[in-house]
Amino acid sequence: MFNKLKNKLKEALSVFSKKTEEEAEKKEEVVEEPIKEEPAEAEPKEEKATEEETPVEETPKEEPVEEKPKEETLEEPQPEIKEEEVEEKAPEPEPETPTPKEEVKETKEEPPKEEKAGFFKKIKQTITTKTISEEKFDKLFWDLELLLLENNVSVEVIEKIKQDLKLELVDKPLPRDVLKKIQETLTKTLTEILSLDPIDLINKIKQKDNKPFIIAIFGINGSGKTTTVAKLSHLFQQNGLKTVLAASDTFRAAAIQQLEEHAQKLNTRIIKHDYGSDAAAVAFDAIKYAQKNKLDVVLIDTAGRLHSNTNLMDELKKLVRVTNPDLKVFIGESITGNDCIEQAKKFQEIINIDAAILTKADIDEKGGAPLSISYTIKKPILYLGVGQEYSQLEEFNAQTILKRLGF
Ligand SMILES: Nc1nc2c(ncn2[C@@H]2O[C@H](COP(=O)(O)OP(=O)(O)O)[C@@H](O)[C@H]2O)c(=O)[nH]1
Ligand SMILES: [Mg+2]
Repeated sequence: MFNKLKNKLKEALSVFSKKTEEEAEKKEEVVEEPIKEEPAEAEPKEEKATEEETPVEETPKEEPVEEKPKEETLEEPQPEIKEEEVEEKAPEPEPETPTPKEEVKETKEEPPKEEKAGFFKKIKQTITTKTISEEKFDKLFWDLELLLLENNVSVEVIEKIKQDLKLELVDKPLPRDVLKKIQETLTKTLTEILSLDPIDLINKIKQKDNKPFIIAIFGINGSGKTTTVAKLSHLFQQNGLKTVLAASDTFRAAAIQQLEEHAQKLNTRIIKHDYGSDAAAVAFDAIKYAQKNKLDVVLIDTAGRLHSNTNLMDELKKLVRVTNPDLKVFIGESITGNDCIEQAKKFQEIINIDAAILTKADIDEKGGAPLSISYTIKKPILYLGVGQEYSQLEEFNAQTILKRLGF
């Protein structure tokens, strides 16, 4: 599951981080730090008395700075003054003008002069930082972008990943371990994307006062609705909940029979009407039956609708109006990637779904749909269908997905 994306992503991230390091621009900065010399007799006045000392405006810091990490020592470079100039006449420092590099090189290797100069001496050091510009970042990200697109990751999610990485990398001193930084940022972004409003379904059902809890299942033909209805019933029954299945796919000849077979195997109830009858009426009857028999959950299986078919979509709207489900679930095939996300958007527009279940994740090597659907429709994924057995319904968990992707 998701192996292709995992391997390609690993490779691409490594290349991306290497190139980022290679293409980053070096920036050299000279910083001058006052260093406390000896903790001996403090005679701060001596400093001023020394002619050769570069005039400085800042007051020396109190604490010892010998061990300061480089980043922290980044300060305004002090104006550099050549010794000869100083001897002629102490010039006015010009704080706005940074020292030209050549000059820095001349003076930076000099040992701190005048041992006796005073309580503080100054150390000049050149600090090299590397930064990557936005333009270069965009260029380098392109390969990663293509890879994500090829693996069904939605444009919205790619954009989010890009912006988050940009915030961490562009125009900032690059960290020592760029790859680690990229991986950490990506992990954070994906965790955020995958953890959107999780629903603890079993608890939610148990906590509902006036039973039954009504779940309506939507999605196009062949996406796995009927199978998922059966899997959900199995899961609920294992958790001590009583179910009834509503055969509201009255559209296809074999649909009612298929659900009946599941009901038999699962030893649960089914409410059915004839082929071609009103889907909403079947669901309504199932709810009445559940109320009368004190059942916990009604699972409404619906006919696969081409999301472009307005009439059929109107029927689904009617079913929603009549049954007022507690949860409207979109079923999409993980392997169909962006198609599945487009369908979800459409169902979202028309019946405002509450959550998604992605089926056939077991045969999805890309994994882009599970990564993208929540962020795109702003609704959580409840489960992944990971096979044809009843038990092959996996609770959706961000950490499990990240692990599968190699994070
Ligand atoms: N590998 C795999 N196959 C699945 C999964 N869910 C459903 N299927 C298969 O997909 C096909 C269509 O499923 P079905 O439930 O009839 O889809 P419906 O038309 O939406 O009701 C069937 O052959 C199922 O066995 C899954 O999670 N993994
Ligand atoms: Mg079906």
